[in-house]
Amino acid sequence: MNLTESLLHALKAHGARQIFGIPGDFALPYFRIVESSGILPLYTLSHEPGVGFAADAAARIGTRDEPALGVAAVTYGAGALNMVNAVAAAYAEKSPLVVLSGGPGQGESNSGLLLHHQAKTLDSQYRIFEEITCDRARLDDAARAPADIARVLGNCRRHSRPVYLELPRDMVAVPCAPVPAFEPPAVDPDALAACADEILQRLAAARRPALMVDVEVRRYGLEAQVAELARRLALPVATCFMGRGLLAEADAPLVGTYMGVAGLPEVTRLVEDSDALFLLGVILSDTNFAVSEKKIDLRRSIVACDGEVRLGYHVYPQIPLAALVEALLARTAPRAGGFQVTPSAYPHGLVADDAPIAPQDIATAVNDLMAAQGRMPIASDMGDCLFTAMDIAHTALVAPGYYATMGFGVPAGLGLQAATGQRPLILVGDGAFQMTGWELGNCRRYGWDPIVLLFNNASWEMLRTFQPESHFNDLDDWGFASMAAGLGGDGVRVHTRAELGAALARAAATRGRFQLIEVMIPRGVLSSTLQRFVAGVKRLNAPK
Ligand code: S1T
Ligand code: MG
Repeated sequence: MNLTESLLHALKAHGARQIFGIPGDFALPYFRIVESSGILPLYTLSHEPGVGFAADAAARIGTRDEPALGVAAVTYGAGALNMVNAVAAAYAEKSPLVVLSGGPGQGESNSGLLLHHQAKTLDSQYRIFEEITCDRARLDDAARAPADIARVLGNCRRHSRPVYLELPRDMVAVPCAPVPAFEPPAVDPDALAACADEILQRLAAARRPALMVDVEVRRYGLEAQVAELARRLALPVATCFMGRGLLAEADAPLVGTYMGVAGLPEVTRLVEDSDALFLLGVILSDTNFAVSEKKIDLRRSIVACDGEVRLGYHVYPQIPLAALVEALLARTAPRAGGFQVTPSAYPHGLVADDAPIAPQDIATAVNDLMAAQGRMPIASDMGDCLFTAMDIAHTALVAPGYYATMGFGVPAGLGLQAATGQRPLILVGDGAFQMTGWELGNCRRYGWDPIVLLFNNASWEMLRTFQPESHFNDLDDWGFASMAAGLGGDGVRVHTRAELGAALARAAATRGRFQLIEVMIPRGVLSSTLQRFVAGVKRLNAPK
């Protein structure tokens, strides 16, 4: 077995199910082995940001059912550095993404010449990826490679953060031993017991305990266990903005998504009035908590994330989330009669008339479709489309809700379909579509057929809501629907609610080709969630 095959078997053993990539001359040798070995299917896309976003989404949705890794394979320099933003997004949002980059071989590295694709030094790329990965290795020694790969992939799964592996092109076919299993550090059973007992005591003593969940609950495959724990402890559950879509397939006492002043009042009250808020796998970010009506006192909360548990003024280090949930379940019993809550209501029944379309109408149309035909996984870009997603009934969702990069939606939707085989719904604004929407041109090769709802307000509308006087937010009307046919799909432009409903029904009935529905939205017409979010941010940031 050669080094690349040993790496591919290890990737598969750690949960990788496919590779997304774009080759280059530094990467051709290992791409050839990827393709000829058939150990993992290879999907090439058109621009490295899309490669990173697709692989990230495959990782996120994959961990819903089993341990998963996303794999993004690129060439040295121009390829890998073109993907930095997507990897940074994966780092920020705790996605287990593996970056494979081809690299210069020993001989050319010592040639004394500046190599093509080289930035400052031959090590510059490695150092740049230090800032957006939790571990990395250059595989320039076949004897050391198996242990390096085991450690790096083990840390990718353990920390649920991206990692980086550089494959010098003169090493990829060198004979190499198989990669050993990586043994994560043992958990101290006494510390785990003390931590679980203290959490349960804290929750039992509270009058209004509540549970908030975020991405780590999915990244470690814990949704079913957390739903069971919430039922046993009679804990009403809210997701945070970033965690929207979690527990959608689990039987959880889920009330909705917490968004402070921008969210539903009943959910805001549940979270902010709780006297024992249990934050499970929650990223303590501004997008999750900046618009809190009442500042949440983290000293009275229980915060379990990033491999530790904080209660008040003390910390239990080295407590992996999976071990904690297991310990809590071991100390609780199923509750007779279960525990039910009143879930948030979502709009249904689109009025099919000639009225212009507002974002909420899109959510209503999607809710009608899913009520009739079953839930679809959703990939959303950043923009009002993501705020509109808060009005769509709970379903699996991948979105850059914290790092907030544009360009994620379309490639992430392709990653979802490659990883799950399910037909995804993609929500994307016109500005974001201008960035990576063209990846739809790769659907035909692979038989992908997402339904794309393009929110076209000919504007960077989110930015206009914060700075209405600036004209640079005005975008031109590109006529996206008319381009779909050339990309291998079907496109239609809709102006009224009746046209929207009919277009969505037609799209759902058409398989085998992507369906692009270009929804024309008058400038300044926002989702109610975004309106509340902007008003809340402005009010909270207004000079006192
Ligand atoms: N570039 C990238 C890669 N990501 C970003 N988030 C931004 C720039 C800044 C930015 C936003 S929201 C936004 C920009 C440019 C406009 C989005 O326009 P569009 O996709 O048409 O959606 P909508 O019209 O619904 O706003 C965030 C806040 O920083
Ligand atoms: Mg727009």
